[in-house]
Amino acid sequence: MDQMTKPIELKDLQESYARDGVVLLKSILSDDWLSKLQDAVDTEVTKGDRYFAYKNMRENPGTFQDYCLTSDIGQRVAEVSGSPWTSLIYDQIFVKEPGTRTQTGWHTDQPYWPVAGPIMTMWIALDPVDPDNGALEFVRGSHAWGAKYRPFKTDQQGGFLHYLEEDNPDYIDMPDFEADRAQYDIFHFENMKPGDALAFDGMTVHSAMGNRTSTRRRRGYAIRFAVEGATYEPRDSVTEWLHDDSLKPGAPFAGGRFPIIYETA
Ligand SMILES: O=C(O)CCC(=O)C(=O)O
Repeated sequence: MDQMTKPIELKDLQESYARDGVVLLKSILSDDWLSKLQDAVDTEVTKGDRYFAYKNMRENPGTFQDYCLTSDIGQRVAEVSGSPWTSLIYDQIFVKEPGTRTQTGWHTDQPYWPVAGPIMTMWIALDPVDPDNGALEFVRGSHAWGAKYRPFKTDQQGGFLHYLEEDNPDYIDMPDFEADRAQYDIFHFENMKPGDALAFDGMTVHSAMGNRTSTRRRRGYAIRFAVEGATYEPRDSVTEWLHDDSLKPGAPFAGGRFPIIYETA
């Protein structure tokens, strides 16, 4: 059975999440889900696609769909965000194979999706994760800056290629966080264990280190959730892969392709 978050921890988690835009949740998977998700990822990546191109597996029957719909993950999202409901946006696999030197460029997630308002990603470690094999890094508190950073196209490994939507005045170019690291409060969580998860806001600036090991894969399974206040905002070619014409622009981000998976009674 999945573990429940204890109320005392929950208050701390909620405060950290609101302050930092990211929080570490320890051991959220049962052994059974961990081994099923590890197997499902291994099967999926035999397709040999780019490291970030495995998306929306949960729309097909199988382990990813079962996990999203029947585990306690939706409840955890609702608890940490303090939302009375949560709906699924999509899921994604990120496998950094040994020897993947490229750092995933600094970015925020929200501009790539047709959602306005609060979003939470649950990034679940399926291997031990540390700075050697591809830890995620975050700019503390950046979700609260109110800055909307322009989406951009990347190479096969997630490195920056060029901006998209250059003429959209809603967005500003990303500062060079990497060049100016000392100016920002950049941090990562040490030694994540398989089954630990990072819950982070769709506006939190983050990146992922390269995998400089020669033997240790780094498998991550990310699920994106909308919570109370999130609305459907289809934009253009950048977000159209997640459009659903059954939702009206400005309506709550729930229903159609994006089922509510948890709701408080
Ligand atoms: O896991 C990674 O390598 C990158 C994850 C990421 O950037 C994301 O989940 O938005």
